[in-house]
Amino acid sequence: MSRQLTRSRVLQQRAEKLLPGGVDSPVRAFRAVGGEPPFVDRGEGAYLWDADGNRYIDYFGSWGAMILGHAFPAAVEAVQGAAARSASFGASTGAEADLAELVVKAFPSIEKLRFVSSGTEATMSAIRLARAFTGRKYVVKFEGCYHGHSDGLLVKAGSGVATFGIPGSAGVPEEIAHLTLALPFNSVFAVEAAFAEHKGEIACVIVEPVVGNAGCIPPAGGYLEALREITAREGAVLILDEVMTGFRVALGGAQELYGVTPDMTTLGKIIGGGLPCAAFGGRAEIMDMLAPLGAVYQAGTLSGNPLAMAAGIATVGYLMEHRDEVYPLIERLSKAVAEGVAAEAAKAGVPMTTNRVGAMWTWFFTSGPVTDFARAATSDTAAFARFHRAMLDQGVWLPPSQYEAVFLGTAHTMEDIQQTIAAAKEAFAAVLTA
Ligand code: KE4
Repeated sequence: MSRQLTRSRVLQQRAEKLLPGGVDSPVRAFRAVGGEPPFVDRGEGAYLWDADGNRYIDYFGSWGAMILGHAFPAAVEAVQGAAARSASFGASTGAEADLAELVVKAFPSIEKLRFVSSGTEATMSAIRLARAFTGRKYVVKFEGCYHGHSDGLLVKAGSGVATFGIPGSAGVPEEIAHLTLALPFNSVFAVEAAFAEHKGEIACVIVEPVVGNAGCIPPAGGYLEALREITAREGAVLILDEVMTGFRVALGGAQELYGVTPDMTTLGKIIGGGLPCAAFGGRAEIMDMLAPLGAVYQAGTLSGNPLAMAAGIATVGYLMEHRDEVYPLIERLSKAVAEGVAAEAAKAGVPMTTNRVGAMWTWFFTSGPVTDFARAATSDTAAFARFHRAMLDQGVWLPPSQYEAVFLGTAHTMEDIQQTIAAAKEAFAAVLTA
């Protein structure tokens, strides 16, 4: 049953005249899954309503940010209150330290941090600091990991870059890409080889501790510990990019879950409760190299924005206060839906591998295991596209790419899970009749 999408089409046609592809971020264009994206009118709890009044169970949640569901009352109230006192000052406010205190409580490895407006800014700034701190130039990242769109990090990146099957991005000079070493995830050997080849030249290793941007790929046992041991031995900075995993896989992110202490951490998404907010932080001796204290320049007009701070304090504060209920709840819900859909795939004879860590997972349309991007890339993306469309037509909105993680939050219910599994049963029939 195709849902009525006339208003969304009118909105898209208008948007396409002014915004390239009609979007402000490529993955929203549905190019990887085909069909036309619904335009959202509003969200509440676990649900989105499009411009034509169709309701969807939301399984991307602003790409992970909306862990408490849409229009979480305490966050709405906090933002409304802050807005009434003006949206931005470009001067310091007490709210910045209020949120910072919550962050360092959840992430003991972070001695000092700075707020920025996007994950891209956070990772770009963390790398600049690592290069200044070590006096070295090379950066190690991993194939399929996405750390935002700064030039040096668009090398074999995940998320939209992987979705569109582009090696990187036009406009990134070879001289810059050359300084980024992209290695296969979950291979300790590859990391050892890179450090042997570039002895004393590698400033940092940046990694999604649980990859979300190639689809969800958990670290192999001992892998993160090996990255920690190698970077410590070689004098390189270990940056855990927890923009997606922070406050999601545990209150203290993957570093809490796996017990690995990085030199620096980047955060985003949940930290701002859906408003433009991200942060980078870590050892004080590194962070104190930032202007105005040190020689590393980094700045931002809207950094620490009062509305974003208000939403972040409400969100992170709630997660902290209710952590004993929140994380078991989203674990239970995620396990039920991830395994329920996988069971329907098995019954339908559709090859599928499910990778999950807490409330982030991916149904890969390929036989497993999926332990790195090369294995993820064996997925039948055409089958995924048919699955995505069939689920959307039944009111279940999954991330529009095989190379993205699925998310849920505290507003989802077991009833939503049952509806999702029932929709999947129908969708697999569509997948098979290609
Ligand atoms: P932003 O600049 O998009 O706020 O954050 C970049 C970023 C950094 N690190 C990680 C681990 C991330 O997942 C992201 C952004 N995630 C994608 C979704 N996979 C953003 C969605 C989009 O590009 O529209």
